[in-house]
Amino acid sequence: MSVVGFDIGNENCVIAVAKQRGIDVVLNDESKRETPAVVSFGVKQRFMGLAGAACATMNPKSTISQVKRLIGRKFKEPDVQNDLKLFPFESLEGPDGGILISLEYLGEIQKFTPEHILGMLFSHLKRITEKNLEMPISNCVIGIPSYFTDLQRRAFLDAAAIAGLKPLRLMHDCTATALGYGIYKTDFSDAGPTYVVFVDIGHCDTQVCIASFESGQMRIISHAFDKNLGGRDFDEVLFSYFAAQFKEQYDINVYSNAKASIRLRASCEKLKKVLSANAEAPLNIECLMDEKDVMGFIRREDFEKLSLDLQERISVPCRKALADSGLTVEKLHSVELVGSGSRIPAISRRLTSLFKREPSRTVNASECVARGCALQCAMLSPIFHVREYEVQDAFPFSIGFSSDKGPVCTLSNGALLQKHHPFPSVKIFSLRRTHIFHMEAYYADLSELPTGVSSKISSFKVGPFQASHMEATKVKVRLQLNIHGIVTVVSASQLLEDDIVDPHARSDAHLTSDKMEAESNRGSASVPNSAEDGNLKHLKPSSMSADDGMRKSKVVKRLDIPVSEHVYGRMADAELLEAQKKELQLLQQDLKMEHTKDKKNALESYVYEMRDKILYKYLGFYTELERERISSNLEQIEEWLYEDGADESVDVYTEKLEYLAKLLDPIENRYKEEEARAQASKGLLD
Ligand code: ATP
Ligand code: K
Ligand code: MG
Repeated sequence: MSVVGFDIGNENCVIAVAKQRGIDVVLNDESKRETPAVVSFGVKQRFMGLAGAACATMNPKSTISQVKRLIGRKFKEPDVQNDLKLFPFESLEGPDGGILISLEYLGEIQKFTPEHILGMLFSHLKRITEKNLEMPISNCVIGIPSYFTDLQRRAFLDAAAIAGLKPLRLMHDCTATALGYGIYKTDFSDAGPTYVVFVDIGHCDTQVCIASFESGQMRIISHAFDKNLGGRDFDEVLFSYFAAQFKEQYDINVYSNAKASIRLRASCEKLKKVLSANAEAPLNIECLMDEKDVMGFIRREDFEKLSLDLQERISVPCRKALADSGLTVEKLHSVELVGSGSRIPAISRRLTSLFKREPSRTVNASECVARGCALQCAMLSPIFHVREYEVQDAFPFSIGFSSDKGPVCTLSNGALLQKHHPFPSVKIFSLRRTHIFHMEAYYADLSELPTGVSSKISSFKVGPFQASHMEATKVKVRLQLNIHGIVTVVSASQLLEDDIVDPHARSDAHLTSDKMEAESNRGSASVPNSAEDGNLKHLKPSSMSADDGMRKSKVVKRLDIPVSEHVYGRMADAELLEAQKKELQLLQQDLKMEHTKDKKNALESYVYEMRDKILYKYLGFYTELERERISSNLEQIEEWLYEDGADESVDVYTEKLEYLAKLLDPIENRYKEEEARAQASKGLLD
């Protein structure tokens, strides 16, 4: 049983695990707390994390970053097209309108879905965690942006499944942060709820939420976001500034050169960080392009002027979240600023004037999402005892639901679930039908979504069920906004009464009215399903037939009706299996290459070690002939390792190592015998 939280950022991933004494952040192979969200395809193996990021300039066409931007999206969406223009790797439209990333690997052109690439990243993070915990892991909670569509959420689950992970919950980034902030906090006032704003500025996006804390529970009362505003946009401001300057000064056009663009962009990002702590900063890049070294310089003041628009844009989601919450700034307890993109001083100042108070940095800006997720995972896991704490989130979109007879709705805008509807939650309604029927879930307000997203979410087939040929059956449908924020029909059922014939059959007028029965069971995070689920339950066995005045008891049974679901644009089960299989192959290849590298390193160290031992330790234990033979072999192999033998198979390295060992064994043995003899005589003397 693992209790793990993952923050998959566009730039950095963070892994947190729950231990008995608290939440720990897992260090990666380079002993870092953050792992770059990069997957790179080398000649014979993949490199991920920091090793992947190191390949970005050398191997731009095969290095994929910011893949979270592409998950569960369509190639033709304008936002996607904008992102793809920035990325150096090749992409194309998939057969289902999705995105395919095309690159050369192991001598052939290979195409991967963004879900598969994210799966690779998950698999990498999973291995880091397993190494750290020294046990296999699968259960986890994963942070996602609150603006993720149904399809993006499902795509995240698929990516996790490719890596063999089992998410117990996908959790909105800000909700995870708020949970970590609130659960152990005791200094909230007793006079009503405490309201806190969380502002998370990441690499590509900005998310804002307002949470209300009361004893034993936390509710997200509003959230807003700018999907396209983050640290990377500030980098871009610097990039354009220097690109223009270098055009004039050095007559080079970095836009025309992919590698130069990548290098300048990376330098601008570093420069931006320097400007967070310094009033001015230089930018020097050797041999940027056309063999020209470039030198630049900028003052923080000028950077702030150049990025004025971006700063203003950060206020927009903040104002929106506040307006949607119905609160005034005076009602807020504090403003918590997180996400490393928020380290730009001008952003803090802007938020100070907006919220009329300085933002606090109570929580760890780069680790809070992963920590909150690990905490939620502990709450969902039976192996930890976490205090009872209810987490209620708010859904980002208005959802409509229709059956073959039109929309099932109660709200004025035609939606069944209004934006900001609490979740996890269940909605129950009944329909009267004579045969199998279909229902559709859709976005009721497309203005809440990016341009190009289809309104269709999923369709459900309900049936078959028992029905008499004349009378429609009342079918009870349980619709769930589940713990991941995914819309689904969890079950449908009919009530079967005993053979008693009711003389007052319902009038036909009722037959077509799709009536909403009740909303029930908001459900806390730890109880996604109510106990009502199940087959053929006996409900209260009591009723009276008023007609004949005779008391007859009758039994009412609940009978489950099969429901099948189709999600528009989601990868099919067969595709998922295929991706899982492919991932195992790719992993085998990586492991094989790692193993080869280990063997090669072992041979190399053996060569150095033996040269050393021949010189000192074993001096006097070999003949001149032996020495010559060994020395020339060591020399030969060393040279070979740098040239023809630089890229050989495991077997070849093993063979060479064994060959060398055979030459050295007799000498080593003589030395050991002598040692033993010396020990023995020493023992006699003692
Ligand atoms: P996202 O939330 O968009 O998926 P992420 O979680 O990976 O991305 P973070 O790690 O929170 O993003 O933030 C990364 C951004 O923060 C990058 O743009 C990076 O350049 C920026 N950043 C990091 N340190 C600083 C700093 N000292 N000053 C300014 N910006 C910084
Ligand atoms: K992050
Ligand atoms: Mg983030």
